Amino acid sequence: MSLYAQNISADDFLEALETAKEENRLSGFRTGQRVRLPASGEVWMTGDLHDHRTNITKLIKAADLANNPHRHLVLHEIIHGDHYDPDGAEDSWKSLYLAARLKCDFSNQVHFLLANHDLAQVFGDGIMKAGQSVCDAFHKGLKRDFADRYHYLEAAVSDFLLSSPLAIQTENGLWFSHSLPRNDEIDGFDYGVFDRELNGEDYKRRTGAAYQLIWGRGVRPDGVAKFAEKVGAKLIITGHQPQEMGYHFNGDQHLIIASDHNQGVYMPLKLDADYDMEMLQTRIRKFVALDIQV
Ligand SMILES: [Mn+2]
Repeated sequence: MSLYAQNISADDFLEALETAKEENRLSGFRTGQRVRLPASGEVWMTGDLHDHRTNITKLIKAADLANNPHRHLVLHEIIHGDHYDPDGAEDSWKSLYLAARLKCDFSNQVHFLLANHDLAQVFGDGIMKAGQSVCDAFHKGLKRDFADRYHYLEAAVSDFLLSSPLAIQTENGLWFSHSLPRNDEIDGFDYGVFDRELNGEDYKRRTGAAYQLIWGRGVRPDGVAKFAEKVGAKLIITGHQPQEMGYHFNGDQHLIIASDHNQGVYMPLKLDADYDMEMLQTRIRKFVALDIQV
């Protein structure tokens, strides 16, 4: 059965977004912008999802959170995919709804990470794809599907996206965030951002700490080492930089993964294992290898 429900009403969507937002904010694992996972159980890390409905469906079915109460699932960069209509409207809000519902049902097990596409959508910052603004396309999709209620949904989507933490950290030395600051921003980065509420300055282009973290590209292994030391992490997994083969080792402390295409991957990890990069490599799983009906 498809996880993508038909005929989702504006009220259903609003309620899912509001509840998921509250769960994000009130999470017992969260302090400031950081979620600290418990020292036992599992966490499944993913890369950018971008409304890839086959992979999202496989992930949710394989994770089977209901029957695995000590399993955590990390989701990020869910919106802005390839489901366009001829008028240029795209409806990745459907994956966002599914993710929000999952958070409502498994609030202690589902964790989001703020991503740059989220910020772009919230602040109307144009990200262009094939000459079209993906933010306008998302907006058009809401307008097409929710007519006169779309304003409310747009506001609720923004509130929900902004309620996501910046980072997830584990007792066994893992750090997950959407991306990392650029190499030349690592030294001046405001590491205090993880321990407080965000303000308008944090989202500012180039200078904001949240902006630098989730928009940053091209950090080098020496920058990764500095960042890891500052935040008390051993190994870092992020998405954000597209990976044709699904993953890339950026030195011996940073793994970049992608979940938004046929070669995309996810990583089932133990919260009590002492990982090094070589061991992490053995935890990479391809979605194509998952024999699950979607
Ligand atoms: Mn990104």
